[in-house]
Amino acid sequence: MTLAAPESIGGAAALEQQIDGFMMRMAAQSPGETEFHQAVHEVVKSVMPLVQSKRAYREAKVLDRMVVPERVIMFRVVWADDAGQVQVNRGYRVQMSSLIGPYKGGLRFHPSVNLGVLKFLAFEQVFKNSLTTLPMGGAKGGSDFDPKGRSDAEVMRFCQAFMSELYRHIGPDTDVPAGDIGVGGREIGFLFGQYKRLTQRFNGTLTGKNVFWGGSNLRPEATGYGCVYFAGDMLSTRGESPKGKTALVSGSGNVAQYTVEKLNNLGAKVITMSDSDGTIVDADGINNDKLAWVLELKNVRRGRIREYVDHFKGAKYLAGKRPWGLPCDLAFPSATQNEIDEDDARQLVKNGCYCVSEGANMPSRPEAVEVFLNAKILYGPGKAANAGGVAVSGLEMNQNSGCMKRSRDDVDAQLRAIMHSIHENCVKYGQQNGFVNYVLGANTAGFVKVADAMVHQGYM
Ligand code: NDP
Ligand code: 2IT
Repeated sequence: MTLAAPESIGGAAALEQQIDGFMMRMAAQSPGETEFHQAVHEVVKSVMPLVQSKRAYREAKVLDRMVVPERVIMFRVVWADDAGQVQVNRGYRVQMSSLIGPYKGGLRFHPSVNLGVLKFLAFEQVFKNSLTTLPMGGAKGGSDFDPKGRSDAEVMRFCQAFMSELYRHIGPDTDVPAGDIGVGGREIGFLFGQYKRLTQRFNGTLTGKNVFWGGSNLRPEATGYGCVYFAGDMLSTRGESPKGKTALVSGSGNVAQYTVEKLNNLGAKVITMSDSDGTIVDADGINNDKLAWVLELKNVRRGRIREYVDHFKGAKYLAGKRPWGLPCDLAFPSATQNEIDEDDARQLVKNGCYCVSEGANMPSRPEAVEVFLNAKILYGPGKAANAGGVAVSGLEMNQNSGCMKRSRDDVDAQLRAIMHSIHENCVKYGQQNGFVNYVLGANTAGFVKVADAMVHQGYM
């Protein structure tokens, strides 16, 4: 069944009809996948005028094709816990698009993982990867396995069981997974070990590897650093920088940690971090000494962020709360999808926040995005602002295939340049009466390359 109408029609009302009609048909074909529908709707709103104005896109049915994954792999993962009990989880890989390069995107281990969540993440990844300027298609995968509270041995056995099926479907020229929520250096190590055992190949089929065995310098830092560079570029359009600004950061995992570090290094003050149980507020700022303690807490002891207030007197813990009610200049949502609702967004704007740079994927609900756009603040959507992580993954692939290693400074310079070019592209495609709509800019710039490749490569 065709989703997009075949002929171009004019006018704002007609356009809305086109979008609504497309969404209704698309939602009927993927029932219950609410996060996926949300991600598609945001892109379709941005690009429908372009699709309708370009005969080649209409005839090739580019939108109809982009919302169907090229392939979905679903599998059973069976492993034994430390008590010898059999555990069963679901494993997935959504290979969304290979139009501009091998499938590329992270693996998420979290109890909330299901097909709809991974389709949303894979869909976002296609446009994000296109924005990086590197040759990478889009994918996402993972499992409903919860690493929290599991021993290292249990995590290892789970990763081995997961890779025992996934290895058939991935490879350095076909599909290159990496980390995401619940998948960090430890998990990538176990996954890589099993991949190697099964294939007898040491290659670049996973990124985020340890720097001593094939990983790139600066990959752990890349998403957070890149997100702050993107905020810096947005601020520079107003002649400003992060220096002297007060920032809210959510999450306390990989992306949050290096967002805080880069903000500190650029002279901003970060007053919050969080996890799914609550938020810590430190009015004096989470400086790099305190951050080193957080890194040990989260990455080594695998504790909870509330322990911060026992260690640093003067800090407060807001149980069950997100950071968004506090006054700030800058906000960096770096935990998960839909963590900023309409009320949060209103509160942020009312309290003086004028720059939001999304480290997480789709952290703002659609109503929150509307609030930011209507208030004309600097709002950098995830697929642009957090692209630094996958960009350095792309550089890791490049280093692996060339059997070489770039220095930290070299990778940092490339990361800066890539974030800068993403910003330039958003500005180019996102102009709206003197205001830069970064949502429109990111969606359009990311889409055009993929749509053109679809037209060039024929039916697939
Ligand atoms: P981590 O697993 O390292 O950290 C995740 C953090 O977010 C933890 O503090 C976690 O708290 C919190 N969190 C997770 N789920 C929820 C939830 N449902 N509600 C509230 N808090 C939650 O993951 P990352 O830092 O790697 O990823 C964070 C975000 O950044 C995700 O949206 C991811 O997709 C995105 N991203 C990651 C990239 C990467 O390179 N790693 C690249 C680009 C984007 P708790 O411990 O309580 O679960
Ligand atoms: O959402 C993302 O961009 C990631 N989790 C990183 C993907 C990658 O392949 O490095």
